Amino acid sequence: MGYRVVVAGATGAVGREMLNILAERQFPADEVAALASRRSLGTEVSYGDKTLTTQDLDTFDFTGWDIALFAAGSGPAKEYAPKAAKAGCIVIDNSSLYRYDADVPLIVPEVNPDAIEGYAKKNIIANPNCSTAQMVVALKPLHDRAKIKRVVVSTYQSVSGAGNEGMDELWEQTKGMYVPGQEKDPAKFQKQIAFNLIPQIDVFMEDGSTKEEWKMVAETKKIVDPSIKVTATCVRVPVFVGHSEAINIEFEDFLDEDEARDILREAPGIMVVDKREDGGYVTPVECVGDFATFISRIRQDSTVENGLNLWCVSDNLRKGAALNAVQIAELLGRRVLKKG
Ligand code: A2P
Ligand code: 11C
Repeated sequence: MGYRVVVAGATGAVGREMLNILAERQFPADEVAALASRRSLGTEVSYGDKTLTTQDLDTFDFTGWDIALFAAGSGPAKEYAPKAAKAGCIVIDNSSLYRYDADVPLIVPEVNPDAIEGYAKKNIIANPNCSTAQMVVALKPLHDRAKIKRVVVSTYQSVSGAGNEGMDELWEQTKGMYVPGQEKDPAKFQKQIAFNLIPQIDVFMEDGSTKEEWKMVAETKKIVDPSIKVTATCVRVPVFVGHSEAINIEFEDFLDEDEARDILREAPGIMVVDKREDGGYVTPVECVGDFATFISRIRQDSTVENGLNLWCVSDNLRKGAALNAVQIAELLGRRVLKKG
């Protein structure tokens, strides 16, 4: 007997990927329910070679369902995740709402799988922010070898991080540049995104950082090690899918670039593509649809005592969201529910 699985936010950018990945990885589901808002009632979404008709999250009865993958944002997560959890359905939530709650584990299965044991306090597990997820997959094996003291990261984040509306805005605004009368003003983003970039993701915090930057700091500490100092600058770029990050790491101990490359080659979830020649690295369009976090440009930073630079690219809708959520569901299956 397999699982009864719910995907809430099934018409969204991440929800659709969750359905794709459940099917691709042959998650042992006997039944899958696709939920969205009442606006989308009856909309059809793909699940492998099947078509599911979306139901209304607001009236859905979670009784008897094992796992709910939520990708509907913080508002619906606040209202419906506790309702599902109370009905005995374990929620894996992709929003930021529960991530910093001490009673909710925040999990990247390659990094802190043992945290799954804490799920029962609220029956809710949090999925990290996309820019954090791909970074910690790379940091963890290096931290285990040479202990990371400080990370300086600059991100180049695709518009799909802002969901369907973000992708539509880049598409429409780009078209509008060429068709008189079809110009599109910024709506989802704060400034023009077509042929531009924007050094703001999410709202501003009191100290001048943005919430996206704050999330990378707080989540890295919760997932990997609270002693790691992180400073981030997060930038939205006119790329549809795939977040990129330039990561500078300062270690306690010396770590040679060749050894770092070997460690990353062996690390779970990572693919190293690092040739010191034209094009010998991965760009966002090449990572779309892939499960891996790609690491390129591994090199010593000789301006600090034990420094290393690297380039990290991943499909933000996959490792940054839907894939990580499905991996948590797999972990939950192996360690806790043990069905199938
Ligand atoms: P809907 O398509 O019916 O609005 P994205 O992040 O790509 O914008 O997708 C958000 C997802 O979350 C969509 O599936 C959207 O459904 C769903 N969603 C947003 N608000 C609600 C809500 N209040 N109740 C249920 N689903 C919601
Ligand atoms: C972005 N990282 O690229 C954001 C999207 O906290 O889950 C995910 C926000 C979050 O816009």
